[in-house]
Amino acid sequence: MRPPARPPSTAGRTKDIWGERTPFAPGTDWPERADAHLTREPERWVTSACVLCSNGCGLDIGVAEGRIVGVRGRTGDRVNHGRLGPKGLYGWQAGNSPDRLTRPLVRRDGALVETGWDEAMDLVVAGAQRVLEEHGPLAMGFYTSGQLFLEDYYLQAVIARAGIGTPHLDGNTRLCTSTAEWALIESFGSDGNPGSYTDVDHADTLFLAGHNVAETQTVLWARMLDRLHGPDRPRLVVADPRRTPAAELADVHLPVRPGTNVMLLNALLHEIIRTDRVDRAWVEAHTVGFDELAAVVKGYPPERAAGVCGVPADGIRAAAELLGAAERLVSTVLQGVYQSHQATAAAVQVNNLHLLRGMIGRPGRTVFQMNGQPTAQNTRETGANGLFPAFLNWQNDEHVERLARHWHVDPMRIPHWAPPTHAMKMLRYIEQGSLRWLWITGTNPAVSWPELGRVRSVLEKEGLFLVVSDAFRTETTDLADVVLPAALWGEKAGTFTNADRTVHYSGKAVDPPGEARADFEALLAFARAMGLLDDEGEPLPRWSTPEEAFDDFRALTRGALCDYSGLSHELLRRDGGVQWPRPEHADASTERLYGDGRFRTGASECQSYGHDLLTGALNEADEYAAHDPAGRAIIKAAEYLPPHDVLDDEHPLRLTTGRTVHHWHTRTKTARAPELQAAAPDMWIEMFPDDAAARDIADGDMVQVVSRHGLVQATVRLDGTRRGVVFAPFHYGYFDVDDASGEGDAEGTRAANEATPTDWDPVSKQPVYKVTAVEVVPLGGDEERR
Ligand SMILES: Nc1nc2c(c(=O)[nH]1)N[C@H]1C(S)=C(S)[C@@H](COP(=O)(O)OP(=O)(O)OC[C@H]3O[C@@H](n4cnc5c(=O)[nH]c(N)nc54)[C@H](O)[C@@H]3O)O[C@H]1N2
Ligand SMILES: Nc1nc2c(c(=O)[nH]1)N[C@H]1C(S)=C(S)[C@@H](COP(=O)(O)OP(=O)(O)OC[C@H]3O[C@@H](n4cnc5c(=O)[nH]c(N)nc54)[C@H](O)[C@@H]3O)O[C@H]1N2
Ligand code: SF4
Ligand SMILES: [Mo]
Repeated sequence: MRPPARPPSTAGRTKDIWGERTPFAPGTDWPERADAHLTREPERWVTSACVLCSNGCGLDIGVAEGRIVGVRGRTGDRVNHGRLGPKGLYGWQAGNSPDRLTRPLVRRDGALVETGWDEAMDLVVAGAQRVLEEHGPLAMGFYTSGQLFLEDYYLQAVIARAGIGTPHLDGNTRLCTSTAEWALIESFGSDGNPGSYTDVDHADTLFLAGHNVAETQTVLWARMLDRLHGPDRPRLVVADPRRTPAAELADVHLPVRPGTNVMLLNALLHEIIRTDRVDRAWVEAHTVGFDELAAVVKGYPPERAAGVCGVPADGIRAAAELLGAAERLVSTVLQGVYQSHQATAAAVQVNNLHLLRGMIGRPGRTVFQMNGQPTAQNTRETGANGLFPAFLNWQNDEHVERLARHWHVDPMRIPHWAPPTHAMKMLRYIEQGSLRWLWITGTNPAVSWPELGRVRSVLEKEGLFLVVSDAFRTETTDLADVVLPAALWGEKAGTFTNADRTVHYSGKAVDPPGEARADFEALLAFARAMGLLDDEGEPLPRWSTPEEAFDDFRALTRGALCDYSGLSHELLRRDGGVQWPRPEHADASTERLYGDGRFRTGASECQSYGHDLLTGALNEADEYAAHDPAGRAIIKAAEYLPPHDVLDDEHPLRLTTGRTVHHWHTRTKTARAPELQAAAPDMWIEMFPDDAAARDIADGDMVQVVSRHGLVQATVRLDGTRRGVVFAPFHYGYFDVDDASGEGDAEGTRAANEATPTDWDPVSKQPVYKVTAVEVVPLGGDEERR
């Protein structure tokens, strides 16, 4: 790896988001480009990767005088070839912020006051023991993140599933990529993306379904953009209601109405079949379910879809022509599908597109059911996102037994009589009073969960003992009984895996501030203080360092699809990003899954028996075995259903929520990075000019967005979105409300989730954040300002 002689100037990268173009031809290597941002010359460098999205760009952390002073992209890393985007370049500064939590907080007489770890942990443990004694393990829950490390999640899975014996363990990955997980399972039998980012280098056609990649995975878009600027440019098809940067460059942009993805995708499949683009031999040899799909999509001609989706039938035909003619097709799917209506049903139709065309597992031919958070893949793999570790099937007794043996406990100690509890259901159990002790790590649900009025009232509830681990005071820590100060990325060691299965080691560069501690240490201290034991009387877990946790996990994955057995902290420190599967003693990883057309769908090996896509009804073992796909991919069809939150005269517009390039989620990090905060200092909404004019609203006016569930106030931008659709970023909460806008008392009306409903996909249980029925009304007083 060649470090840059002198760090290139990066001051302007909040505007020059993707940096300089380095065009390249299909099948050639993506040129390297060394991006860096340093506030001074480092004394030493520590190997890591960026944790500000699922792209997983390899980087080195620069350290001087015990502080992080900058980052540089690793040119030798397979993911980014040296590049970093704006969040990667500037976001690390949050760790140096003077307002980090440095001591635990406990609630006394209603207020949070500082204390030491001993008292704080004693309270957490005493609370847990009391709840366990009085109400049993089902009164305890854990809600974790997609932003910690693999080792942290695996530890939580051991504690919750084997130690406490509660099914109430889920991650914020439920809000993020549980649809990715389920779309992969429903079609291919197992989680795990088939493709590799190098597929972008080979593609002749790119299809982005509800994925604003240019803003949310800027370095992946830089790779696509370099292809688009290079010889033999790939064709680009974008399905997104908004005019995203990718939509601007698309050959076909389908500005689909939010919530109508299944209709659109069925119409595309209709055309693919009608124009006979199906690879019949491959479909015959490697799939089941083609006939049902053909029968269903017969009812979806482009003319029908055009009316429902609000796009021209000719546009649908043009898109289908490009997708059908492609010889090397790469599709990506993200929140425009996962958080929209019929999430899993729609995501699966993109898999079907690839299955019909036999385009999977070979260079330039793949679907990416994308991830969002940097470590979401690990939340899923380790069993902290509602499924079991190592892609084991909780409905399969042999799998449960294997897990129990590995953990040295009786299978009956591991709850598996019903599906593990999903996040929104945990909220309901708290509301009902059956869940009474909850530990939240690395997530801020008081801003990121839907219907915030309800979320606040439930988390504040008398009778809930709430523990929150975070590095900052947040809207959620403000509701806690105990707040534990967490070490951030760069202050602790661990591993994580991106959306193309690349695993990175992230080293400890500096000490955490004050008494802040790594989540792993806090969780382990809890396990020990609770006296958790396995059935042989040994401490549960038996290990006590992140490296030992990794070794235990990789032993469990031996032979699984996500085979980590050939990886180690040492190898990852040495080699940088390395993909799984990497079986023990293998010299190299398997770059693409399913190249042989064999999928993990056999009844004895599949991760789940799957669901009915419309109702979410779970299949039983014997029904699945009776039609065992036995290694063939499963083509699952779905009829279109209209969104639940219906439009009417009082709520005639669709609110869709999402991201902007400069901020990360609830902004605890990016609001503390001056360049990023300056680039997007306050909340806004986007409207279509005609919709605004009809309501006497002008650009810059203050408006109120009213749904059936709550309301949001913001200034209007007449830009970016389609007719009938309002967009709001969900980044803005309340922690900086006074200094952010000067609007003063925005408490309760600034966060987009004030307006979103409690609703979820029947299969993945992912909340529906992108199809809320709303009206927008001008706020009084603005008339004069105009
Ligand atoms: N800058 C930045 N980058 C991030 C993040 C961040 O907070 N900030 N977060 C990371 C995380 S955790 C995630 S999950 C990803 C999310 O990354 P994306 O999914 O790319 O981001 P979103 O803005 O949530 O939604 C993507 C697009 O979906 C479109 N959309 C809305 N409704 C529909 C619909 O019904 N159909 C279709 N086809 N499209 C629709 C929206 O217009 C939007 O452009 O980003 C990751 N990267
Ligand atoms: N309306 C709407 N709502 C959404 C979405 C949307 O598109 N629209 N997107 C959803 C999606 S995809 C996601 S991923 C979620 C994200 O929602 P959240 O997870 O709630 O958002 P973050 O701001 O990333 O919260 C992470 C928290 O963890 C803290 N943290 C960071 N690192 C560490 C660590 O190492 N240890 C500990 N203990 N804490 C740490 C941060 O300070 C921060 O408070 O939001 C969801 N909510
Ligand atoms: S693309 Fe994602 S992982 Fe890469 S630098 Fe940007 S935020 Fe970090
Ligand atoms: Mo996410």
